[in-house]
Amino acid sequence: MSGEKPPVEICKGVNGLDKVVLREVRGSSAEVYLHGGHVTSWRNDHGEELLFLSTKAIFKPPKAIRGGIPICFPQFGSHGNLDQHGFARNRFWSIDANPPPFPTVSTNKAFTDLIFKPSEEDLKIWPHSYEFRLRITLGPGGDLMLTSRIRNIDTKPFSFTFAYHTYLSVSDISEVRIEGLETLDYLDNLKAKERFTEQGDAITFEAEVDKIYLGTPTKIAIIDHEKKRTFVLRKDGLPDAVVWNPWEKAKSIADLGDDEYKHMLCVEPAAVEKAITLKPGEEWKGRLELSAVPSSYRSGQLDPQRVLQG
Ligand code: TA6
Repeated sequence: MSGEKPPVEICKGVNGLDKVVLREVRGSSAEVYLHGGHVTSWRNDHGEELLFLSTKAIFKPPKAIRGGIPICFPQFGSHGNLDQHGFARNRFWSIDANPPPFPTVSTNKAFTDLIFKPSEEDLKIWPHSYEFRLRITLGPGGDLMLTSRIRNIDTKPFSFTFAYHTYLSVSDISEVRIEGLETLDYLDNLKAKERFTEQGDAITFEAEVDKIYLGTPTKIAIIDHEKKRTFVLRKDGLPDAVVWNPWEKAKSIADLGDDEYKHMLCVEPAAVEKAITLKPGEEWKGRLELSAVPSSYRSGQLDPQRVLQG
């Protein structure tokens, strides 16, 4: 037998919690905790971590893990009566041994299918029956893909809001720029969700930011000048994009180091402004695809094909 590690391995993570490790032959990897259906790590083929995970992250269910990609469902933020960001990130998910097929057949080997179904307790706080399936895939070039499929198996329609609360790892927040959101309208969480229009050329950071950009393009670029790295984020089914950095407020977040805000940036594909409504039997699909490429990327060059070709 060769010493090569398998593309999918189920093992124990922090505090003995179950996790799935995905590996791609060229060396990239990802880790997913069943607690929260939560991606906590995504590494490129040099072993560099691309997601931010707090050094103070607490791996004790039902507490959500600080960093990685928490799933916000069935409510984003405080946009409803549930606790902040809903409860999917606080629950144990299961491996879905027999997921319904996807329309396109993929040759990727490094993927895992998870499922989350509400418990009796969950139904008391949000009385709707559904199956939430999440496929996490590591592509041959090290791209990370998350596909959520939420099916209404109830007898009545229901509505929800959603986000992939993606924490990207950045060298220094002051050296980061986002392209693709300039001139868009946003709701400012720091100003009672009031609506504004973005004025600047590109989004840069010098203080706390907590904005929900509306009607965003399917591709957004996050450029880390110091690391000379560009994250290309593609999304589908998720019209909004939340941008968050707590800055000094990090001091008041118990599971985030005081200075860690300098090394994180949340860019979160989301459906917030208009809730998704599913009739009985209907399914919604929301997809996030992340790639990290060297920054030969220049301002205005938003075509990710060109980004990928350098
Ligand atoms: O996505 C941004 C946000 O909603 C912020 O308002 C901020 O509070 C953040 O999420 C973190 O929320 P959490 O519940 O994980 O502390």
